[in-house]
Amino acid sequence: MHAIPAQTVLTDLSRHYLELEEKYGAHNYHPLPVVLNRGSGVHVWDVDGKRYYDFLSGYSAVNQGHCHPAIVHALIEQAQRLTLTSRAFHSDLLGEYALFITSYFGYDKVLPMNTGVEAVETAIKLCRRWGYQVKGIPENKAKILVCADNFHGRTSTVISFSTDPSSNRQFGPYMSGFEIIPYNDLQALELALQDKNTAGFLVEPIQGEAGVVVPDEGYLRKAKQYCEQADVLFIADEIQTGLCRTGKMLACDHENVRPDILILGKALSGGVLPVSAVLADDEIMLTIRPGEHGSTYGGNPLACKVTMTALTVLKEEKMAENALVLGELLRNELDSLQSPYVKGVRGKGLLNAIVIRHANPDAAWGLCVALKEKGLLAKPTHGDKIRLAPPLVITREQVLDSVDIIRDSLKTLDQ
Ligand code: IF1
Repeated sequence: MHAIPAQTVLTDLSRHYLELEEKYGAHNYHPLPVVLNRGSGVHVWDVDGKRYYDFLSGYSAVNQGHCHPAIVHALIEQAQRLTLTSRAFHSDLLGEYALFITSYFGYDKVLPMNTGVEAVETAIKLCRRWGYQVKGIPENKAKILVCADNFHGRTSTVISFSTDPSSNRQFGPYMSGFEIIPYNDLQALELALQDKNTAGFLVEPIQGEAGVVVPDEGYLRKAKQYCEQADVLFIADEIQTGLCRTGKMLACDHENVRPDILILGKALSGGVLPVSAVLADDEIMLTIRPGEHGSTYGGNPLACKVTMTALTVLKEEKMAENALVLGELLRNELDSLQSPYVKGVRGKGLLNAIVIRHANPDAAWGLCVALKEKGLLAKPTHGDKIRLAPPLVITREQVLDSVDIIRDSLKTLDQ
């Protein structure tokens, strides 16, 4: 674990909050030593009133910017009307929402859930059910292909096919029915698809947690073709890459790939409450019948109202276009720093990462502490990579200002 580097200046007030968390909260995270209490657009403020650029965006849940006024207004208005009916009864919003989101993404139906991993679990159940009822795979023999270095959430099933020991060590026994193949490897996929019991291929269009690993141009398109030829469902986990983050509405759009099952989450609500969704056509979606899947909060009126607004502002404010242009600017400016400590810059749209080159294995963490001191919040992923993913409402001036902060912070690695 990283100690809090000496250069961190913690006020008594911040220390007070950290100590409360340390004493009474589970230790399942290791956050940067900063205590936030306000957010607006690309900025967040700490309890001492210091302002930061947020370059993590709640792990891409606040693509629309913190506390987007229209989304918050929708939240407040609906919260004073009706928040939850459960699916035991109908509401006036679920049908309207289902029409809205299926038209928005071009699918027959939506199955509404709450967290991203619940949507991933739902997609797995739909894929298996389709495998048995439509493809004719013998019961309990369905296989789903996944990629090494994947991240799809933290339930016991989903960590069963993780290759990251910090995700699955000592959480066994594991769920069977998954085969791990290398990411960005069409030959491995083609070989694995020969197994007639294969029901689906679950893949991130860009691997976020692995450190923003962008596959070769054409990988997604070819993978979808191979799946079609093998009568296997192409399941895209767009929980982190979707909703304009990579410069298109969906990362799959860069290659005109239409997933058989589309999984969304995070920014679906603009970061105001957990909302996720699974979209698919009737042949897949109707294999689950009444009483066979669900959740207490799935499709609640509050989530429906908020999500329709969150999706509307993505288009109205042209956030995909902004992400495409300013992501290019950010990568070009980072490249031009020519810093000896930056081994690589990669990403698409405003989902980017820098790879740190330094003898000290804690250099990326130390850099994030230096960035924090200078007013920019980012977090390392897998040791030497730092994700740089600001809200999609960032302006050109703010990108250039952020690059200045990154340049100045990189110099602290000289010490
Ligand atoms: C943590 C990572 C990011 C996701 C993809 C499903 C989920 C996620 C592609 C599950 C969630 C979050 C989870 C959070 C940190 C963050 C994360 F570092 F864990 F991997 F973003 F890269 N598919 N990612 O990225 O969605 O159930 O969390 O709503 O668990 O530490 P969720």
